[in-house]
Amino acid sequence: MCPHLFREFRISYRGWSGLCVSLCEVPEVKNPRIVEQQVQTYTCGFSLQFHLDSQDTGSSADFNQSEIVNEDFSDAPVKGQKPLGGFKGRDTCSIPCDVTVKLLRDEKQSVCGQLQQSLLAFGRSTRKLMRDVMEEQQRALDILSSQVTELMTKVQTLSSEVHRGNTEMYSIKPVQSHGRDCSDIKDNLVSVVPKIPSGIYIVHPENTDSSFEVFCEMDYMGGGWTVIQRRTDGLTDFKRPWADYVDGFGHLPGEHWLGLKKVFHIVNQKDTRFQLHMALVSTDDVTSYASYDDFRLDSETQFFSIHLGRYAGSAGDAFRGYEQEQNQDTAPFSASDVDNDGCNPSCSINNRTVESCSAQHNQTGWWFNQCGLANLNGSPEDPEQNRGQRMHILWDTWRQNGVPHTIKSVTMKIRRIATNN
Ligand SMILES: [Ca+2]
Repeated sequence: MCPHLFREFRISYRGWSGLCVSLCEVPEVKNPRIVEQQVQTYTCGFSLQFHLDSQDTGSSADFNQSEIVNEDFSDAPVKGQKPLGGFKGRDTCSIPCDVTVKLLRDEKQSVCGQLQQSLLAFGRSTRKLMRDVMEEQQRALDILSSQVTELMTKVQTLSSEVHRGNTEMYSIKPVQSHGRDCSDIKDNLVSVVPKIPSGIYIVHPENTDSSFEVFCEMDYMGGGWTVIQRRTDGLTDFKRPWADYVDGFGHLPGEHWLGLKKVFHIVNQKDTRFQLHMALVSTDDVTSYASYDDFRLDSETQFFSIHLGRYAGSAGDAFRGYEQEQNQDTAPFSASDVDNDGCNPSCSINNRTVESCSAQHNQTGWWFNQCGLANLNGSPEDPEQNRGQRMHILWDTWRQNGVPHTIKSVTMKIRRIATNN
């Protein structure tokens, strides 16, 4: 209890109301005009101060803290200008200062506890929010990762298509320009077309009933070349029976074997002579060639025996080899199911007994002769010999420091030789 109660009033503060505050005179203050009583409450750091002037009791209640809501002051006895210490009204508060301080302290603790709880809840919700955000980002990263993988797959697909497109950069549709062979087409077009493109042309050799498509190289060494074989990527299977080697197989812009019958028709036209040219590329990107003039084939009844003229080139005369028994010139063609290889019933090659040169050379077809030093129908892949088999493209006279080059691609092509008649 205040020894000299000056005034009591009720205030509301942040949701609670009805708290009575007692302002007391301090007896030690001698000057009765100025009475200053501090009632300090602590609501989590807010202090409440009242500065009162006893001579102006109706208007001088100042609340320094704007947090205080004092709308209930109308009920406070300050309006009644009750005499000092004489206020005994029904609505007056008689709560002692220490109790008031305790109430306010309890309230402070309650508010602080609520704040702590709120802070804890905020921390928990913040952590949960961060977890949610991180999980969401992880999901987004997973989606992006899968999209990147999908895009990489598409890029690889497109790259392979581009690679294939480069292989097939030449015209797929045959050019409707008839001639007896590519040399004939070139001679027919050279006066009307400034630059004759390479590509697929339709030829109709003399003394044949049918026409067929061939790939003409028009920009290699003067042009006019009819491609009769191309081996570049190993994607075409050359393990073929006799009938396939007779009719031809593969894809004309890429790897293919034109076919013995078609080649026979081309090179056996009247008043023509043909040159055979082999262009070789090693895995070290070294190029070489071998060329024969007066190339021709016998008919099918003679198993398309090959006839070669003079050799020229940088790769060596592998067709003839170094010894007579290796000479493939005039040899008939053999395949996996037709054996004309000169090993009858068998022959000894490098101390190995060989019955079938085609079987020895990965079931491919060629003009084998015990078996010889040339087979351009081997595979560009598998450079290592497999259990004595000769799988790879073979042109054994093309060597460096005594070691044969590993050949990665080859093209066989024929062109007319100019004749005087
Ligand atoms: Ca044989």
